[in-house]
Amino acid sequence: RPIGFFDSGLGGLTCIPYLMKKLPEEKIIYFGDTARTPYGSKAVSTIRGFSMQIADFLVQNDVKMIVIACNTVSATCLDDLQKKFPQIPIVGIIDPAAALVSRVCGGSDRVGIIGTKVTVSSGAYKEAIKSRTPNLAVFEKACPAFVPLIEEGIIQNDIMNLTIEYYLDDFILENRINTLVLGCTHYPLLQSNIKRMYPNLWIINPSEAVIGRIEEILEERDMFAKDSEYESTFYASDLSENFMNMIDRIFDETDVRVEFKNLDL
Ligand code: DGN
Repeated sequence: RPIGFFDSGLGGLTCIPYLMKKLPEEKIIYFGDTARTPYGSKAVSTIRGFSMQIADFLVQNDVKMIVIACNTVSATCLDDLQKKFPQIPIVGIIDPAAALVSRVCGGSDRVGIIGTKVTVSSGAYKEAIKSRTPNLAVFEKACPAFVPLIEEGIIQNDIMNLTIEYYLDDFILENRINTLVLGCTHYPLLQSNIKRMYPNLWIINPSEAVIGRIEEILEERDMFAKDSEYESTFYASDLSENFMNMIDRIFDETDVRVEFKNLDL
């Protein structure tokens, strides 16, 4: 059976190449809610309603596990989703990401977390990191304009670079940040911009940690893919040109076959 992934849009796609590399036998059903993106500044009750609908769709499609490939949903609705679908494991991003940060950062590190407004105001990252490493210096910053620009494909250009400067220059300088956690699954698409602009910054992309958590659960429950009767399928609530372009960009170096379906929820 496939693993279900979902995000408010195309950001969650950035986790998929890591999964394909580490667990190439696994099949995926991805759902990007491109018609209703971004979630990051919406009311939690709205985000919860959307997430329930999507999880329901994935369950109906026989997924063996759900990966919330969206920090905003992970920060606010993980418990609700686990309560509503107790029969399958549901993995969020924040806990494996926080475990990684606590493992690799120490004494003199000053960690900056960037994410959507909802993720940052939930305090979920800070809480998950502080519960493991209470003395680690952690700072958070919401960067709400990144996602709409990324969804529009405005990435490798001056508008995006100025936006990055606007959010990060003072944040990094004033807090003397040396480690930056990409606390939104859209942000790995900015990683090369950020690296170029702040070459001394250590950037942590939580995707690998999430895939590690998926592998542990598959192992524990003896649920690794055994047959190939399923194909990986990528659904979007609005199968826009941007979504297709992003699929091309993200899967550039893999020979994955991608099927697209427009889905009305
Ligand atoms: N990709 C989502 C996340 O990781 O929080 C955010 C997208 C959004 O809807 N703003």
